[in-house]
Amino acid sequence: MKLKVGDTLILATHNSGKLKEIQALLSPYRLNIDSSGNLGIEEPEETENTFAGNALLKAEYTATRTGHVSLADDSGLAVHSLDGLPGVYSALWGGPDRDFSMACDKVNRLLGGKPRDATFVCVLAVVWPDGTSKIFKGQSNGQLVWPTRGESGFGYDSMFVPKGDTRTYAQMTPIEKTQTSHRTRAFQLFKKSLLR
Ligand code: ITT
Repeated sequence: MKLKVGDTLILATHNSGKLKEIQALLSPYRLNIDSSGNLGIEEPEETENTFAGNALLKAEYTATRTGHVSLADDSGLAVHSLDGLPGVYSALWGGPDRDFSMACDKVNRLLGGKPRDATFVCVLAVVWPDGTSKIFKGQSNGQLVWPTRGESGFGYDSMFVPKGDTRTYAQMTPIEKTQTSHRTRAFQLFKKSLLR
């Protein structure tokens, strides 16, 4: 089950922001990494209502089509005062053009004066071509600010200040974001379980 130097791992994602972060997190392990986006494998419809369900669906889809071990990341922003929304719908709130300034604006309008606690969630699913699978989850708690601040990162980064900091993720360098990110935390578990 362990992955070792030179093993092929296909990242089941079409999101370039995620892809960059995942490639950086995995670079020390010298795996042979490619992505479903790069291989021209279309995106499956995300029909599940949990992060784990959608992560499994995406990784299974890519493992079946490539015959290689595949890793999917299903993630999103769960806003406590909005009963966890946008949650698994985080990408959809960006609309067909994936416009996250619009999505951030929607979150801010719905929140109004309510408490601004939020959690970024990342669930990783690894699926082998024989159907075996493993799931890993990471979270980052923080506060939503308005107006948005910063230009780096992607998605909802410009409105999220992680606990213990005063800057949004979009005001940090990629390495600074990894200190507290939900994705880093999920990858720590992934690495412990599956990497030599
Ligand atoms: P793939 O399914 O192809 O990987 P996607 O963007 O559709 O790409 P998700 O369904 O998991 O991925 O949606 C996650 C959304 O949550 C993503 O589009 C971002 O808007 C947001 N998101 C996830 N992680 C984030 C992060 O680290 N910083 C900011 N926003 C994030």
